[in-house]
Order: sequence, then C-alpha cells, then structure tokens
Amino acid sequence: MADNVDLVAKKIESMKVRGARDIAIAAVEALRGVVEGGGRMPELTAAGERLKASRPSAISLPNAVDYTLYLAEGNKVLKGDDFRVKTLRDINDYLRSLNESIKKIADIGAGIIKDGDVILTHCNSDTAISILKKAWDEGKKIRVVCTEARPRHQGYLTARQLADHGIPTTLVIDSAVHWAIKALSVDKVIVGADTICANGDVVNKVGTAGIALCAHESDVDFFVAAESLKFSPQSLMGKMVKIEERDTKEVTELPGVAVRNPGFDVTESQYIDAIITEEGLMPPQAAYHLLKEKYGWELKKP
Ligand code: RI2
Repeated sequence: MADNVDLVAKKIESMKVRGARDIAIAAVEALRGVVEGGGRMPELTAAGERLKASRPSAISLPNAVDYTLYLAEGNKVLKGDDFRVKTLRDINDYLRSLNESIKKIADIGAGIIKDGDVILTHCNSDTAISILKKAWDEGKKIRVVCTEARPRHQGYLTARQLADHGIPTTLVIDSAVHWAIKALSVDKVIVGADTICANGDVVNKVGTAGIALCAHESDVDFFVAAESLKFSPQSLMGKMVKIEERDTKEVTELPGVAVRNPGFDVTESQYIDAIITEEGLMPPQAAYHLLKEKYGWELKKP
C-alpha cells in the first residue's frame, strides 16, 4: 500500500486531521495520490479499506471513499494512461463539488440568521463556521457562544476562528450550556454532523444531544449543518451507528476508576428543527427522501 495512504490514515486516527468533512477530503486526496502513482482498482480498493478503518463514526469518510472508488470503477475499461487521466479529472471534479456544497450551505444557513442573533455552536465544524462567517459578512451583528468540547477542546479552534473573523465570541465549559442558553439569551443552536441517519437522527460530537435537549426546553431552534456527504444510506437509526470510544487518557487517569470516552452521541430527530444541506433547508424526517432521490439507497453519482 502507498506510504502516503498509511500516513493519511494515521493522521486521521490520531486526529491530526479531523472534522467529518476534512477527513473525507483527506481520504479522497490520498486516493488521488494512488491514481497519480499509476494505481488501479486493486490498489485503490486496498487503500480505501485502510482509510475507511481509520475512524468509525463519521459516515462522510466511507461515503467519500466509496464514491471515489465508484468513479474509478466507471473508468476501469480504460487502458494505460487513459484510466489515470480520466479518473484524476473525475476526482478533481468531485473535490470541487465538495467545495461548492459548503458554499451553498453557508448561503442557505446565513439566510436563517437574523441581525442580532446569539448563536451557540459545539465543537469545531467547518460547515457551521462557514454559516456564521457568511452571516457576519452579510452585515448581521451576531454573537456566538462556543463550547470547549472536552476532552480535546476543539471548541477553542472554533472560538479562535470566529474571533479572528471579528465575530464577538464567548467560550463556556460544556456543562454550562444549560446556563448559557438562558443567561446569554441564545436564539439558535447550529452544529455540524458526522453522520445523518435515514430517520433524521444525527451523530455529532459528544455533548450535542444534551445541547439539543436544553435548546428544546428553552424553545430555542436547533439546526444541523451538513452536506449530503454526511447522509448514511446504511444507517437507519442513530442507535445503529458505532460510536467511537477514544483513549481514556484523553479524559483523565484515576487509579481504580473506570473512565469512558465516547467521541460522539446521537441526537434524535425530534429535537432537530431543520438540517441545512446544499440542497436546501429540510426537516430531519426528510433525510430518507434526500437519500432515496440522490443516491437511490446506494452511493451513486450525485
Ligand atoms: P465538519 C467533528 O468531529 C465534530 O463532531 C464536528 O461537529 C463534525 O466533525 C463535523 O465537522 P471530530 O473530528 O465536517 O472533531 O462540519 O471528532 O467540519
């Protein structure tokens, strides 16, 4: 297997590359490297398996790998350099479409934000951040509340990125969310997603489900920002998704005490007001229809 594929898989495992979208893009780029190096289906399939095994809870990763293999498969009758040239073109088009998707989501998401809104976000989602920055760039004077996202503190990245963009940003510890929604007068919650199931349940950074419950209690709208890459034809319900448990040393070491460190949790569709996708704003219950129309239950060319 190409050294670079293994290197990228290790970076995803160790979270040097992280974020559901970024790991998918890194995997596609690694597969592109295999094609550039003259690899064909056997090499691509082996590389894809290695990459898919690197993180279990974000469906964006296997979806992106499978779709890249599907593109290559469509070219496998081509001989010699023709396979390489055509597959590279297809992969580059795919990467471009992923860039377009996040821009569309930013436009659609910014449309639901009002001037003066206070928005709470969790962890570090490029997709959610793109919406917040777009709303700010449109002149909406928003304020953002970020969580820390223990144990790895990805929320610090979000806070830095938003503050550097000029957006007034407040950081709270994860357990202050219930307080923050009330005391800081939060109007909306916008989070990213790692996987969206066919029934509209959302798998995202651990803590998301609790935030959704707090938002529900305070009648605050709860939005998920995710491109169709995150939709899982294989996962009917959130409880069927394998939740990644990470090294407990990320949390603490207390001799004689068992520590658990789930990376994600499942927010049930009933607590989600809408999912912001590149196809538009949709109720979570419509996930089934998007999957059926776009993929026909299989990963096919969008
Ligand atoms: P984008 C992250 O996972 C967070 O759960 C975040 O909400 C999600 O990916 C989506 O991020 P991790 O890699 O794809 O930090 O929107 O475990 O960037």
